Amino acid sequence: MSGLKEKLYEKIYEHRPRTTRLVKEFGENVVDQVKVSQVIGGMRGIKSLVTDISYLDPLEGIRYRGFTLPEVLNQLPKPKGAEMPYVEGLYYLLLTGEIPTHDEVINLMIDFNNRRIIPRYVWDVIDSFPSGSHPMAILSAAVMSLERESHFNVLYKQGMSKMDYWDPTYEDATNLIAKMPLIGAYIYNKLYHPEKGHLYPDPTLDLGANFAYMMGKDKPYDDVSRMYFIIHADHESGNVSAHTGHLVASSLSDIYYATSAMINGLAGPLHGLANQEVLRWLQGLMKQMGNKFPTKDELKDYVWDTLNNGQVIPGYGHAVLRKTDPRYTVQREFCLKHMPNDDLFKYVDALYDVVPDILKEHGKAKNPWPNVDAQSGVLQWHYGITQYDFYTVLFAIGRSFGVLSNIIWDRALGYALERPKSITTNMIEKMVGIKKDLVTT
Ligand code: HAX
Repeated sequence: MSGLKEKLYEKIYEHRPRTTRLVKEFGENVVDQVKVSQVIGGMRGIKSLVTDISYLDPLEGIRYRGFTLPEVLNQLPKPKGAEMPYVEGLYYLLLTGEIPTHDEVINLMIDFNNRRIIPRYVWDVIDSFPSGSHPMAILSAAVMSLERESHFNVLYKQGMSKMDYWDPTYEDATNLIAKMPLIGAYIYNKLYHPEKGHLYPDPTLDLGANFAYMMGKDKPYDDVSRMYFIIHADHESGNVSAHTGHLVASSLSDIYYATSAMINGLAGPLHGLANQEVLRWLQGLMKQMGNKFPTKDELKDYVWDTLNNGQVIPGYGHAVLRKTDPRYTVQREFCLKHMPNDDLFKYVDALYDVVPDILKEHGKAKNPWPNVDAQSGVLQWHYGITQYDFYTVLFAIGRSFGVLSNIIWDRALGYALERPKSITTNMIEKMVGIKKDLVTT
């Protein structure tokens, strides 16, 4: 058993009695009440999911296992000379709640590198996509094609005990996470740089550095990759991608089905695709301005024009957060250090000065502050990834760390098949007193 798996095993056996006790002794205690506005409004704020992997405070932002993002970035071990930590170390933290030692991360890196071998048919699936396909659709299909590799399915058919579900889920999850960056880089090169042909990973490199290598990018893109994957990894369980992964896995579908579904949920413009929308929107602004940097009034006009057209300002607002997203701030600090004079970065910064006040005046968005997506595309653009359709693939690679860690723990703690109850509009009207007659449908 690998060091991480052994540690995880201990943690699972420590944790299980807590969950069992809560259900047995306190199962009838009330956690939350549900309002009509929440039932109709996308279940906002209803406390109905459990995860110990991350928690999103509306005013503070995300914590992974109790650590803020700056703490995660400072405390996880780093490759020699790197500014950002090993992504492999984040997986250890998410799964166990502990910051790994340098040796523990190196062992995990070796384990990941041994799991990188990708069957030929995956490349064939990717190659068979017609030009013009969205990279997220290709990624989803490539992950789906790997489903035949699932250890969970084989053992399930043999009659595995429920107590052991987490074990092959861990194996499947770690296998997939190790492969995802290679699949992502292959999709990028196939779509945008077919002249490069098929690149092979460098076995001496950690996940972030190898991704940079396969994307054909020099330093500090290795650090950009590490930072990007780490800050996108998890945002508690209710967001569309995390929730979709959890929901699909709750029927005991294996992690390939669950991850492909997670990717599909992430591909919506209100969620992960917002990072490409930001770039598209910024490019529109730059085109309108020609070679001239906009004045504050011109920026305001552009923002108002977008709103008056009935569109949202991409990269602003959030379903839970009520302040500037710390994931935005982490990336902004990186930009300030490495690319303070980048044109797009200047636009993003200038917009930060005008958008929140406009959204407040507009009066709809509950959170007028920027989210992660306002900043992330700009970084990629600066380092030459100008094909913004690709940005959500990077988000998906990062998000798989959190979603899959959650699914492993879901299985370890025996979380139930998800099955909330739905009601009809008539029933709600009866409940609130609009309709008096007996309503059954
Ligand atoms: N621009 C304009 N209007 C906005 C807005 C924005 N950035 N954010 C919210 N609103 C509007 C909503 O569309 C909604 O309008 P209606 O009442 O007409 O439907 C109203 O304000 C209330 O919305 P809310 O309660 O503040 O926000 P929601 O929880 O409904 O939605 C969203 C959260 C992130 C989807 C929303 O803020 C949005 O559309 N933002 C722009 C897209 C974006 O940046 N998405 C990425 C979010 C981060 C993420 O998940 N990344 O993956």
